[in-house]
Amino acid sequence: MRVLLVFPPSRVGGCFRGDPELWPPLGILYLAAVLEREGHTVEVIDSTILTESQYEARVTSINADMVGISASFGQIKSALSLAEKMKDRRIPVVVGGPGPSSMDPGLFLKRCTYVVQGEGEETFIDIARHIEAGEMPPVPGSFTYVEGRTVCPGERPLITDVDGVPFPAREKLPIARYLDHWRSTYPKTVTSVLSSRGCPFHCSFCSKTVFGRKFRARSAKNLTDELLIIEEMGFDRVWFVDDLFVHDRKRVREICRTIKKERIDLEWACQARVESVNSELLSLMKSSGLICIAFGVESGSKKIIDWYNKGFTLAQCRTVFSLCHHMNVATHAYFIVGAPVETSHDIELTKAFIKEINPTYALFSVLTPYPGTPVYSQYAPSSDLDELDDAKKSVIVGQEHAEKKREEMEEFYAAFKAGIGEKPLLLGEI
Ligand code: B12
Ligand code: SF4
Repeated sequence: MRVLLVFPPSRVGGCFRGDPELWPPLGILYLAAVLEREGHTVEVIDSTILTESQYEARVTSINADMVGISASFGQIKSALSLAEKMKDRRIPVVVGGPGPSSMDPGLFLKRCTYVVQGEGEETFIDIARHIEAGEMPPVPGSFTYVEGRTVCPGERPLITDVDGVPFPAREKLPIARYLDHWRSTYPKTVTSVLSSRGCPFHCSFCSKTVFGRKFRARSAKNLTDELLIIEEMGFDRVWFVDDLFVHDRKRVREICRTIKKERIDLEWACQARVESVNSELLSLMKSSGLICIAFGVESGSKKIIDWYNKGFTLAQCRTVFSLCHHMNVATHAYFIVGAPVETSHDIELTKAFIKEINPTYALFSVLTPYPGTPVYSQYAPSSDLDELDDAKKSVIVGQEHAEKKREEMEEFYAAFKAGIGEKPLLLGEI
């Protein structure tokens, strides 16, 4: 079958070359790889690297037996509008990704044949097999309409053998255009890689609807084989987009040793929890190419850290930032303002804490209740597409901050960022 996979435009960045940093749509590249392994012919439309008119031209001339659309939150409307066009042409449409995985499937089913929730690889090839055979039965891991009723025959179990998943089909993208963009913007070229899936922690703002809570990691050998291909493609650096790169320290040590043994000439950055690294591990990571490590600190108030269910202490944050400073590893700290119980005193504590730990880079966000997260179920069950599609609007909708109302929050956030001095991390520039 001819399968077309689309990464549609987003209203919150990551499309039409609008962002300084361009990340490949890894989700559809994984799907492309498993579909090709099954013998299908796959084409990809990636709005990240196209102009708006190029994207429109590509979707107007679609010629496929089946279309798969990927959607995160800013892409819901553009995904639905594309699905509508395909429905008019009677092409079966499957939608998946972080958006549909967290939302009511009914929002999509009027225009899509299947809505896939969670990891897409196995469910999508299952659906493709049925569509090729001219059937559209209910398939585990997805929702479909049967006689006007929404049917889901059960969840798809998480993939256990993640080494068995083929590498994302990066060759489906115009890699030279990605590299040109990075070269014309920064001294270094960077791309993203997924080395593990899942995270067992329970932070209240974080979504687990795609990869779940069970940590499943690729082996050092499998990962470094992909890194060698990326180096060959001409990239200088890699961003590991795993929820939790440093979870199994033994695996991280093996990865670092294999990178050194294979003489892989790539620098890299990753995310970790503050309590997960120690000096021995950090030293090994640095010697194998680590240039920056990101930690979700969130707040300088223990009360707020506990409200987010982070499960660490401020002392652990202090220790890890001081360790990174000593070892000359750049740090990136994420902070969130806007917890409903947060007071001016908590904000002052956060400001002082930022000064104390002195991260190299810092990113501030306003607490946003994304569907599929504990804060969403508690504070903002909304099926309003405008709210969901525009991350900035979905700040604790209709709720009051301990001292500030919703309307004051954006203003306060801007002043907070200006006062503290946001230091955005640009991975091509470190
Ligand atoms: C890199 C990244 C970005 C990049 C996007 C780059 C890109 N081209 O993808 C940038 C910085 C632009 C970004 C922005 C945002 N992001 Co982001 N991002 C990530 C991150 C760290 C990695 C994404 C990735 O490559 N994953 C690896 C691929 C393989 O996973 P995947 O895309 O989910 O694909 C799998 C399934 O979803 C499914 N699938 C995907 N597409 C399709 C299509 C079909 C047809 C099918 C059947 C299945 C399917 O199968 C895939 C393989 O199993 C994830 C965290 C994570 N670990 O995934 C957060 C994450 C996806 N982002 C998130 C959020 C909230 C956002 C923003 C809304 C933030 C904001 N306030 O602006 C925006 C939305 C942008 C948008 N596109 O609309 C959340 C989504 C929350 C949720 N409920 O699911 C995540 C999960 C982080 C989190 N844990 O909270 N993001
Ligand atoms: S914020 Fe990080 S540690 Fe917490 S649940 Fe999400 S991925 Fe896991």
